[in-house]
Amino acid sequence: MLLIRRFEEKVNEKFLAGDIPGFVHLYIGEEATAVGVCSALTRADYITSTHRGHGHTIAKGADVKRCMAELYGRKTGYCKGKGGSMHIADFGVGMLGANGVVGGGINLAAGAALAVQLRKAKEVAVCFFGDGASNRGTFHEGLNMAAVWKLPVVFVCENNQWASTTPLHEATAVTDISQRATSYAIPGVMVDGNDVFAVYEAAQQAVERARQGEGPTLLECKTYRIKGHFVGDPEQYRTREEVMAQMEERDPIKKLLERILADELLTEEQLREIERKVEQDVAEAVRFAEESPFPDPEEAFEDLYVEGEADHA
Ligand SMILES: Cc1ncc(C[n+]2csc(CCOP(=O)(O)OP(=O)(O)O)c2C)c(N)n1
Repeated sequence: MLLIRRFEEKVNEKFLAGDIPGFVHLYIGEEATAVGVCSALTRADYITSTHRGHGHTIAKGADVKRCMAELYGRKTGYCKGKGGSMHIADFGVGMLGANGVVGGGINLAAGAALAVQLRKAKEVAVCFFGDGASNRGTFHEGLNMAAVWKLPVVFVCENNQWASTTPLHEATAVTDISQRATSYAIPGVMVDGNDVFAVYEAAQQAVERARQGEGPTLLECKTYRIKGHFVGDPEQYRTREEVMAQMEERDPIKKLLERILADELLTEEQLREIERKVEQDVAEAVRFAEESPFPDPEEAFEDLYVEGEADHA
């Protein structure tokens, strides 16, 4: 969680300094959801992500150096610098891609789960998406089909209360997205998305259900987006007080630290060591990205098609 937080704080700084091109959406404040869910997965399981995808990618085990290089548009990045923040992917750890199309990952995850089912394999696919995405047709089509076919997929709605500038209540008929599971006869589970332990436990149950062939679950994680919708967002749609209150009362990292110290899970020295290691990893990632070359312009035409014979059997 701390690695995601520090990685993104650095990305914020470097984007504002003009070092990172494109468009960046930060995940700060929502780290417990990605980490809780991905901790319940194996490396071979699949995830699909959103336009706010750095946290999911890092939580699934991707290398922060290659993540940073991708954001910087460098050749050493996961997509050879051609994807950037909203298209980062690492097939090596089952991360099938961030997605600039809101709700676009829902059916990609259902597709990955269908492939698993056809191969009679045991992997599970997890789709992360926002409360705004749950109002798109893809959500309803994807959940219905996954439920009918009992696909091994977990739909994780990160309800951060805002869809760009629109508050949940203005565009969504229900307050709890998990209620929508009833329409597809699948379990709908709601957890505090800022409590990494609660997310992990709920995710583990949903993943196990999917792995046993019992079909999908809709897991709603209630959380909050601390930063603007994108870096540079003037945030005229909400007050500073609202954000500060959330940070003070519900910051997932603060909550985790309190629990660690209260239950004596780690010592203060061990925590300081983690902080040092994280700072070092992020600094190395920036150095790696800044020292990496940009792709040549001709490379824009590479990797557009899958090479090889089509199998029509
Ligand atoms: C199909 C589609 N419609 C609209 C947009 C523009 N858009 C980008 S992010 C966003 C809001 C998404 O809200 P939510 O799904 O709750 O995710 P969050 O940003 O809160 O993480 C919108 C409408 C888009 N990228 N894709």
